[in-house]
Amino acid sequence: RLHQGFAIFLTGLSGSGKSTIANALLVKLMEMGGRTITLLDGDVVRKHLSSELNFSKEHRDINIRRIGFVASEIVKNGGIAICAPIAPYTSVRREVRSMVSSKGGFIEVHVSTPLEECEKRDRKGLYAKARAGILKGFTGIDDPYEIPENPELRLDTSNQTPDQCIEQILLTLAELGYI
Ligand code: GGZ
Repeated sequence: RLHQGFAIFLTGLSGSGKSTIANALLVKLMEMGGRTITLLDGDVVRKHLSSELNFSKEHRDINIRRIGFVASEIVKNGGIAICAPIAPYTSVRREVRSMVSSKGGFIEVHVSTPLEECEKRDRKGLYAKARAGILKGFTGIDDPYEIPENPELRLDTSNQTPDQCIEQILLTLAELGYI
């Protein structure tokens, strides 16, 4: 049985919960069976696909285009791609949407956890470094994050669990006929 491929594109601040949601979603979709699922997490892509890139706007845009291209190839071949970069710029998010949508399904999920909460978590200590001026150009501190205007879904992990987030993603995918 052949399925239409689709991509789930999670965008949000560092520490917003993108990776947690992406990993839990991966497990859930794998349990459902029968499909090939590929996770393109921000820091993994940075390590293996974009290691020469920095965090300037130009390089972030290149990074997101690469993720978009890989996702579009996966979707073209009927697979599921879960992408979880910060992706702070609207224009390149729009490029990715059109690149992937021409091959299959696409949903943009804004992980909208407030900066205050992300900074409170500060799991990697990066916000502290950014506030201290040791880390320059950090998203949300001294670098922009353009809020998505029309995402298919907004999820704030400060007031719901990963399981609740995943339920909403699955519902959206089902409503669109992707699963
Ligand atoms: C934002 C940065 C920066 C700067 C290093 N700004 O929480 P993390 O650590 O694991 O996730 C962040 C990751 C962001 O990489 P992305 O490829 O997702 O970003 S983008 O979509 O903008 O290309 C963070 C770490 O890299 N990190 N420096 N200056 N995040």
